[in-house]
Amino acid sequence: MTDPGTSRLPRDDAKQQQLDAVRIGDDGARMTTDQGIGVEHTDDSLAAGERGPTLLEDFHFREKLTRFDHERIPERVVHARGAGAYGYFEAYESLADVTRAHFLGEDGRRTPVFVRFSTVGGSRGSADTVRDVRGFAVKFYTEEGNFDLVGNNMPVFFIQDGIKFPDFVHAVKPEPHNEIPQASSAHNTLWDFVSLVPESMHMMMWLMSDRALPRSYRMMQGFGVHTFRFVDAAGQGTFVKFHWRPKLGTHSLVWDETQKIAGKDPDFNRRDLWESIENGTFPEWELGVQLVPESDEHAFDFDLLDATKIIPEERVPVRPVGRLVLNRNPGNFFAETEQVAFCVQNVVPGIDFTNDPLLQARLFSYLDTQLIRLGGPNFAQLPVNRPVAAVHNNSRDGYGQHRIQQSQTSYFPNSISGGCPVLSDPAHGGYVHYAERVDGNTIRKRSESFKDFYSQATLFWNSMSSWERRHIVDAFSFELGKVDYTQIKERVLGHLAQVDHELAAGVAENLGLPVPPESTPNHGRSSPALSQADQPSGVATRRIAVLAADGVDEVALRSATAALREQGAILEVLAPHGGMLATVSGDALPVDRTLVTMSSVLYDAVFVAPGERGVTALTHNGEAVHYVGEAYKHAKPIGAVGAGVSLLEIASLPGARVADQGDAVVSDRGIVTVRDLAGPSVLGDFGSAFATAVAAHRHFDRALEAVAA
Ligand code: HDD
Repeated sequence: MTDPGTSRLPRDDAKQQQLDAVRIGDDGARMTTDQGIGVEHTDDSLAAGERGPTLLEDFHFREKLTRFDHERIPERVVHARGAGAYGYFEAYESLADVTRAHFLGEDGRRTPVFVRFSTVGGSRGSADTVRDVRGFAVKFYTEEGNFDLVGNNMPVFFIQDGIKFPDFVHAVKPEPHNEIPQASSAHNTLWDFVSLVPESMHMMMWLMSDRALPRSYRMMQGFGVHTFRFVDAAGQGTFVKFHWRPKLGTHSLVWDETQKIAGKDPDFNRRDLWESIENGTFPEWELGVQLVPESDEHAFDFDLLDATKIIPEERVPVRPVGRLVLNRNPGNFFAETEQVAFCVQNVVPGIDFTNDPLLQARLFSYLDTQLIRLGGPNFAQLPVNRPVAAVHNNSRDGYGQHRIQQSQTSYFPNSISGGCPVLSDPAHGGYVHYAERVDGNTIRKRSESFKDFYSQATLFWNSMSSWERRHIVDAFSFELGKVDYTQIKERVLGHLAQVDHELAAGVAENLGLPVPPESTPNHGRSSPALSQADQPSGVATRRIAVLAADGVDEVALRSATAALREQGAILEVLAPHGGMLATVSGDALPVDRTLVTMSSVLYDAVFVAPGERGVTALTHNGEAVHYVGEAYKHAKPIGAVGAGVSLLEIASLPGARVADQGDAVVSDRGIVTVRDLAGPSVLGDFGSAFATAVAAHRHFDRALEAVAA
């Protein structure tokens, strides 16, 4: 591990250069007060006599406690828990045909970024792996000012109009009378709200799907959600939807696993992001855009301004336009990740808004929330928020002003300061709002074009593979199973029946409630791009637990796992004790972790190391036997060679075919085994078969229901 925050970026990154000016280390420094006065003693307060009262004049004591008393700022009202990192965005080509945005203007142009991922409902200290939407907020420090793309890992939202946001958030947050439950949507008030607000049904399908349980921030998509507008140099607009696609594919955990991880490692997703950057395996996404000419505004059977709708990718393909790479961890969580302030209204010339009523509300809310959260109007001067573009205007005062603006005038127009700062014309980065024609009566009414609440929920359901559907039914059943009011469950079942009758029937059966009558026939359309089955995947950065004990055959172990190592997997030897393992050849094998400290849920796959004596010890170790059973339950790849196969037999995995004899590699639904290691190439064959199983992520074609875990 390198020191946190160690620079990995080239020195020509304008944002990092700016930050370097305020980065401070304490190496070799002497302790002082905030006023720079040397502190020679910090363990005892100044008192009148050895057992006497503390004296008010002890300025160091008072300053130390005062600073401590004021350490906390309000957590974000939503998205309180998160993790962030720096990196860059690199454009693939010029998009000047549709937008005048400078950062998208040239092949290879790089823009520094800060990205923050988050859960939505939980408090700052809540677990990472709860069922929830994930925030995906990107601050581009462009030469024309900051552009904040404040998105989520799901392409739609719960509500259509931002005026409903406080209602929705109050419903999903812990209930107001007892502040229970933390970071969970499985409770009365959320489902009461959902049952009464059917526009939420499409998003609820996403929330009940595996998308709400990402394996890693590095393995989830991101979406700008709203329809935004690109504007070219001539002022011509084009509707645009933003998509982030992870290089490692979109992959999820399973529900039982997420609940266990929440206890075993509440920082699971944060840690994963941090470690992958520290290890130099930089997370990467591709930015894509769906473009719709203004002339096609009404060409769809939904409204482009409705944030509960997607534009199916089969209808409007996603055009790749650049890549995002995260390559530097923050050096100070509070200063950077906590104080970063994303504002949806931060756009650069060439990017504009639409009349989406959810977006319009956000244009107000983010600035407003930063004012209270960060204590005043100068939050954009905080190092992480500062644009790399020059800032000049006539705003001067307010809490926390860090700049010393020198001019005599702070108004426009002026003649005393030569009129400065003068206005920026478009040739000098001046932002010109898109000249949209607006005409209408003042009205409080949802547009009729927003009123189809179910078609796209059905589209989502139809696009799922059989195991994804099973998970959705299970999720609805779990969540509604936590609801105390039958009428709420029945109302939700009524909505589900409009999405798909089989879905409603499955959930009703699990809840022990009458199956609602079939109301709307399923339209039968699907969008294959929505499924997580058949995602691109790979072995790189996958974490493999290698179960071993004294008596391990480390030579065979190395050959069997060579392919995984070559492809960039992270292998950790787990054993009943720490330190070193005695191997069959008389050498010593270092143990990375003990079995009791690391559960199977913290790994992507399990490999049982060969060696008669070692495996015998493992078969008598309840932790090791449970490891294999639990990995099986969670559909994870499991590999074993030689004597290691007997641990799989002891764990009795229902329906799992394992090698009984000979040197043929058996690969059955992600369980890869070979008994006889005599043949020269058998370990190589095993290695590549196991790597293929690991690359597939999970194997849901197993008989999982009967397995206790
Ligand atoms: Fe929001 C934070 C994403 C609707 C009001 N939102 C916040 C963050 C993300 C999103 C990623 C965390 C930013 C960070 O890491 O600091 N929000 C979304 C998306 C939405 C959405 C994708 C729908 C398309 N949000 C939304 C609405 C409102 C808000 C409709 C209010 C009308 N959101 C906020 C907020 C937050 C916030 C209260 C809390 C902390 C913050 O802004 O900085 O203003």
